[in-house]
Amino acid sequence: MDASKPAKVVKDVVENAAEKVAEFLTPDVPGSPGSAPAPLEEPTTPHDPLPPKKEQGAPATVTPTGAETGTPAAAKAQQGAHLTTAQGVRLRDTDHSLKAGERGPTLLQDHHLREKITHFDHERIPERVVHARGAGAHGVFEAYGTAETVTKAGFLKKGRKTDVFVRFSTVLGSRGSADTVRDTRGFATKFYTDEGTFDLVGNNIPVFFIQDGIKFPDVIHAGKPHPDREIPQAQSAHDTFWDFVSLHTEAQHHTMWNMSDRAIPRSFRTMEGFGVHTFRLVNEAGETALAKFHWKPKLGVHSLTWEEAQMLGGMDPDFHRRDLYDAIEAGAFPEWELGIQVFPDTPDETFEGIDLLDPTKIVPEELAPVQAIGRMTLTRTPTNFFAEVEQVAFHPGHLPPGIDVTNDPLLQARLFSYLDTQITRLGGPNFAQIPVNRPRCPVNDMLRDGFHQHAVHAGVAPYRPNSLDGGNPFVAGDAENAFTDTPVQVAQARKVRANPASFGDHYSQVRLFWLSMSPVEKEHIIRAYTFELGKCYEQAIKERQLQCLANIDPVLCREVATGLGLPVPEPTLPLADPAPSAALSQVGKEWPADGRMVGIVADAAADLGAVRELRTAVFAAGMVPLVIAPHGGMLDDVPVQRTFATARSIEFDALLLATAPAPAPDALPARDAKAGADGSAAVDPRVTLLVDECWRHAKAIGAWGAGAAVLTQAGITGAPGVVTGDSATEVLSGVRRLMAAHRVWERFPASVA
Ligand code: HDE
Repeated sequence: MDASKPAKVVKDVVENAAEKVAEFLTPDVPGSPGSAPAPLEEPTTPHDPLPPKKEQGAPATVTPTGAETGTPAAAKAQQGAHLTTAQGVRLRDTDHSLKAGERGPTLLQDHHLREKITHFDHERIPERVVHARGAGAHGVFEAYGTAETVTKAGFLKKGRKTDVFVRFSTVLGSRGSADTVRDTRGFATKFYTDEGTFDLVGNNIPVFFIQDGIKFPDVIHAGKPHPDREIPQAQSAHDTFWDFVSLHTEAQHHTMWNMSDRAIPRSFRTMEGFGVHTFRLVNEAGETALAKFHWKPKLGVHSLTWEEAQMLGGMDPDFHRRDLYDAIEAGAFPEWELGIQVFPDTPDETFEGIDLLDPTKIVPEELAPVQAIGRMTLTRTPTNFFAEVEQVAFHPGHLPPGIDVTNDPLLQARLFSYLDTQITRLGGPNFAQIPVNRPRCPVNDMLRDGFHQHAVHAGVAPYRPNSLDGGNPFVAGDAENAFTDTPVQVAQARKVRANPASFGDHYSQVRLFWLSMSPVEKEHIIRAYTFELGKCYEQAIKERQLQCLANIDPVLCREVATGLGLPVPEPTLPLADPAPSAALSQVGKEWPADGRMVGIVADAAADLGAVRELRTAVFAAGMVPLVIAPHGGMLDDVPVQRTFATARSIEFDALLLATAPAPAPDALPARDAKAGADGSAAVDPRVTLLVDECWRHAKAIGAWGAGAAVLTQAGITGAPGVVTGDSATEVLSGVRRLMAAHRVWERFPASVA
């Protein structure tokens, strides 16, 4: 048979799959592992590789020097029906090594064995020294044109569409650490512009721990696990972290953000992003302005509760990457607006008294509004995680004409570090030739040779000036859109190791953040400090950090000190009196609930017609319904996605009950500890636990018909965020309204104002 064509067997699998999907009514429930369902028997008829899943994307097929190759995407890695060696020789057996007889020793001549094992031995590369744990996706950025007056960057011209690759990450944990730890998140975007690649390498927190890049190894050594026992993984709740931030007090602003809900985001899709540093923009006329970049998520900024984050760390350490990929697969494409705060480029580089070169300071949006300049939509998951997410190499120095750096001493050190780090991580200086890093415009550098050189450079004169290659490459001028280093005036000065005096204020903006929080957010901050400091061993460190809190706010300091059982220190500095910034709070606004997970508890006794209608209505509202039942398989013609044994509340943004299910046969403590000790319960104890957890995580809960009995049993009928009604769809509309505010915070009155 012709193995270059997909064999009929695959076609059959794919067609049957489509039928099966239609039959199961599960078109939008994401998570299928392959592009076609797996048949029961191992397929043995040779055929081409299956196509990627419909939502998967991959880097464009351009040469190492940026030219379109026209190669079909499917031919990029594997081709043909048969297993081959790396040299393309077809193989007949990959299950047995070549031995001197069935019971004899393995022969050194087995080149297939050696190639396979040697390659495997070298599959790992060094993980990133920071931001090792991450997930990425492809998408597109479309410019509004509103930045044209301040920058000449071509990709920001009205209507221009630019492909992007985004990588989100935690900072401290290793590559295999949990997604939901309390930490800053990286938010790095690669814009493949036709004037060269632009990397916006930011975080979900707008300030940083340090003002000068020379302190980066210090803060990271303090935040990483203790070097002796390598404990704890991926978190700041330990002595070395608090030792450093309580001594190096410029870290207090970032630390307060870390103790807030910002450090436990609900999703990557619900995070803001910040360029952190001030950049310098240059327009067509050569005029400059200073600017800060912001990403604003379409779904609003939402966070997990601390208990959810902890539970997820054990139950679904991949929660954030799963959420990202499931959302894209379900068609709920994550979206952000890119915005800029623009400031006049004055010689003192300050705005309203705020030093724009100090990366521990924000400029409140009330003082300088964020102006939207474009929209980014993530539309494709990676086809191969290693090739794309692991090998992507960002660098704040990847800048197109129209965007330039400032003298922020943190940014200046980064301009060195990122290039340097890739050489170790990606094994040499040619990492820009890796598909995900290849620019999408002509590249004509004079860099040659080196490890992993993919380009076959022609010519004999990679130097300038030359005459042998006809003088090529030629330098560009303004007419050819060359990058210009803005000729900023450098003040006459002495060489010093010192900060400007304005960098000395370490507390006023921490207080600004605290005062801008709603009461419930303040409660969370108090608890986070109390928890983290409570995990420290050394009392001196706790006392020292309490002294820092005393310089931020007396209530915060008192509450944390009470939790730690320590005296409340007096402030050593006068408290600042900043105007709060409402933009910093996550609470009190309404947002779309696209791509949210709605759990529906049902069993055979439930009104399955209503459950069917409800699923359709949840899909229609852009959310994903997951039916939770006593057993897997089907409830009549309704597919079951979770069972009482496999479900846990943390997966759901809201819970709907169509039934009050009696304990299922496996509701036995010996079989499932979640079944608890009450053998006489009327309702399956796992369902009672679901409701209890959704309650304490301030999630919307709804029930109709027989389901209302579960709420009565829990004693929460009529409580805030608990909806009952006559029909499933009526309850859904009430729950949806609650989900727009994300959580039902009024369920838990705060003790601080
Ligand atoms: Fe990074 N940072 N960083 N950083 N950073 C890295 O680069 C570094 C800083 C940020 O998803 C490394 O390729 C220094 C601020 C993100 O691949 C490394 C300093 C901000 C990512 C590095 C900083 C960031 C990194 C590790 C102080 C927010 C992940 C691997 C001068 C604005 C990018 C790598 C990805 C990664 C160094 C400070 C964000 C070692 C020396 C401030 C999002 O080069």
